[in-house]
Amino acid sequence: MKNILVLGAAGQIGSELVPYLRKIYGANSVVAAYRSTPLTLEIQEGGPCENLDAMDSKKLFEVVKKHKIDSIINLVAVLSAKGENNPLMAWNINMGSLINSLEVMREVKGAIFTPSSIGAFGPSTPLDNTPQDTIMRPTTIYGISKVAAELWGDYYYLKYGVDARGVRYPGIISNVTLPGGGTTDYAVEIYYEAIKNKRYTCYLKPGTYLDMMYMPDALRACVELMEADPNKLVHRNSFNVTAMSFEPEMIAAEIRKHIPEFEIDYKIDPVKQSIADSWPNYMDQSAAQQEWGWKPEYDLSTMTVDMLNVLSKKLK
Ligand code: AKB
Repeated sequence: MKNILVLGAAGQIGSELVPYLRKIYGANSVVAAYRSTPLTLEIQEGGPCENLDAMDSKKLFEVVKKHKIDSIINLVAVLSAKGENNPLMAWNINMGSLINSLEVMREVKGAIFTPSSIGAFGPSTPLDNTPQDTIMRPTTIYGISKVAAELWGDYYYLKYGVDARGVRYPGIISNVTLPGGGTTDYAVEIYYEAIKNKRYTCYLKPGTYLDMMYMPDALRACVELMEADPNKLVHRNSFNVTAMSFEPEMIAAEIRKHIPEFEIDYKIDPVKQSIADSWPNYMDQSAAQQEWGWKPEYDLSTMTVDMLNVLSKKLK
């Protein structure tokens, strides 16, 4: 990647990916595109920014030409829980931004990273040690759009040579921008509430195992995959990647090591619970390990230390 356009730069991943990419590729080589949510000050002041609706293909083409973009990171997405409130809107946004990005990269013969998700799996997928290649019949509109996006990525690669790559991210835990509308968001909220109120009411029930990853690993996975030797890639869209798998009691116990009075209780959200129940307990990520050397650095314990440390300063 040389000149990169990040779509959805104000979101949970974008707000940290843009500064990370600017450190690696140079401040002027990474354009942050946002629609309505404002960018962080760090991003605004750190390099080029464009107010751009990814659904507007004409403007997207103009921005790509203006900045001589060769790679798009398309982070625009309506997440799993929110998508269920308005499935058609979620489908149109998730697919519209993708197709526009693929089309413009076809034109300039560029590359595109589109995150897929554990949400691409469904209740008939093996939940334990979920294979890279397996049954994918998700029951959310988010999941359906992610499976479709994986297939579109492969299609544009095979038909037009667009260098489309992606990973299936698990729940991502971070401390700069809150996620919004996801099923795994509890694993972020719990740290904020632990610092603020020393208690958290969880919307998923005890025993709900899900794959998770700390943001620094998620950022590294994106860059390492995009820089991987294409000759070694058997899969492209998309690789299972994970760093840890836990259920709510386990994250609470880990927080209690640092905040002994921390308490968790439960008020189950039936929609989010049924989504979580349809997703893997833990994925097999051997394809990512073998094809591009993927290896996570953070586990539940090291992530918890860092999250509590950062948030106790931020929320002071
Ligand atoms: C969600 O919960 O919808 C997302 C995801 C796992 O893709 N965080």
